[in-house]
Amino acid sequence: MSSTQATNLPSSPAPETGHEPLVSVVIPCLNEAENIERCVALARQGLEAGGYRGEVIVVDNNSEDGSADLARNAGATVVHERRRGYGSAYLAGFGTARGRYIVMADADLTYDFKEIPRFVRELEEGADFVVGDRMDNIHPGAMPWLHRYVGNPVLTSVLNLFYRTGVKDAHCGMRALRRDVLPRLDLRSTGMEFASEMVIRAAKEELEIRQFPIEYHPRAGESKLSSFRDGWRHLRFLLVHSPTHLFVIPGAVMAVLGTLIALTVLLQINVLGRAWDLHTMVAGSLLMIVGTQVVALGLCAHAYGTYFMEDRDPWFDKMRARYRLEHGLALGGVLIVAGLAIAAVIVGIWFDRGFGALSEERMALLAATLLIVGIQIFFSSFLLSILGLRRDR
Ligand SMILES: Nc1nc2c(ncn2[C@@H]2O[C@H](COP(=O)(O)OP(=O)(O)OP(=O)(O)O)[C@@H](O)[C@H]2O)c(=O)[nH]1
Ligand SMILES: [Mg+2]
Repeated sequence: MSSTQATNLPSSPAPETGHEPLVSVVIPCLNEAENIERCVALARQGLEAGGYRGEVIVVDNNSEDGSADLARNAGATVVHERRRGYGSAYLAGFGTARGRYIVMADADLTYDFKEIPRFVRELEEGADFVVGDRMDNIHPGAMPWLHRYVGNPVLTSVLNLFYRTGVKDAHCGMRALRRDVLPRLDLRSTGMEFASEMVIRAAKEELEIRQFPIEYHPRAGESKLSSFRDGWRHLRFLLVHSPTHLFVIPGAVMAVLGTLIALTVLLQINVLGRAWDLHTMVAGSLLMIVGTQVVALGLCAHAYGTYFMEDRDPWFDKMRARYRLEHGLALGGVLIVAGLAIAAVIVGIWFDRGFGALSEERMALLAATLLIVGIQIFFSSFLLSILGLRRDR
């Protein structure tokens, strides 16, 4: 079979010729000489077992152990991708694939290629995206303790908390999808976080996602996964694509907590058997100011996502339908006026005392906090409005 050169991302789908295979098996490969020939042979057997016209594409990133030649000799189409990374490899492979359906699997013999017909059947029966679920069928030695009980469950739980995908094993490397959903998925990640991106984008596009249990075998050859670096890349991806969880919720919690603390001090409410004073008020003010700032950053991040990255967020869409620039300006203005009014009262007290000693620290802190928060809201509202100036939706 042939060998092609992929140069840059993202890859556009291969043109139709009328003789397309039904199924493209795409395998990313980095120094897998120990396994790659067998993987290609097993993938071809999997295609034959299902009776599919198919192709096997191996995407190589300049492996130094001859993997590319071994794959080609075993009957695969070898794609060379310059940019390193699991995601880069898949993007290049997807750009070359011609099948109506794409099946993805690692080049390390951890997945059963004989499952190919099962994945394809789900697609033929209406699924857009199919993900294996390894978690109940992990063979001894196949997954380190840290990944089995910490990395995978924690990252999958965070992913589902933020994005509600319902996918049980979000990092499973054996998957399948219809090739025609790729433009909607608009995938861009270059590293291992590509696995999370696919699941999140599929859920956001409301694709029909199906999953079923598969076996996970011990790997032959050296793992390319770096637990902490790749775990962090997944987590970073989850955070930066959800301004609600990264900014809005933590910011709102801080602002509300700060307000409650300030009220406790100002109203001299007895908590835990004692009243709280100035130091507590400083903490309350700090949380109110920082919380407001973080919420404002979150709203700007949402606006950027919506207007410049074609992101859709139902909560943000509802907010922007309900509130306009003038609402933000009015809220900021009210807080500024309230802050100024309290400051005026303090000056009045000072005046009454003949400009003598003053001890209105709590009130002064409240006035300063209201002014800072009001000014933040006032100008952040303008920034949000600027971000939306070129909007077309
Ligand atoms: N082309 C290419 N393939 C890669 C790259 N990094 C990893 N791969 C391949 O992607 C697949 C997944 O990598 P693995 O090392 O198996 O990572 P993993 O499956 O998360 O971890 P294990 O459980 O240890 O297998 C393998 O087939 C690798 O050869 C890369 O930079 N370029
Ligand atoms: Mg693997």
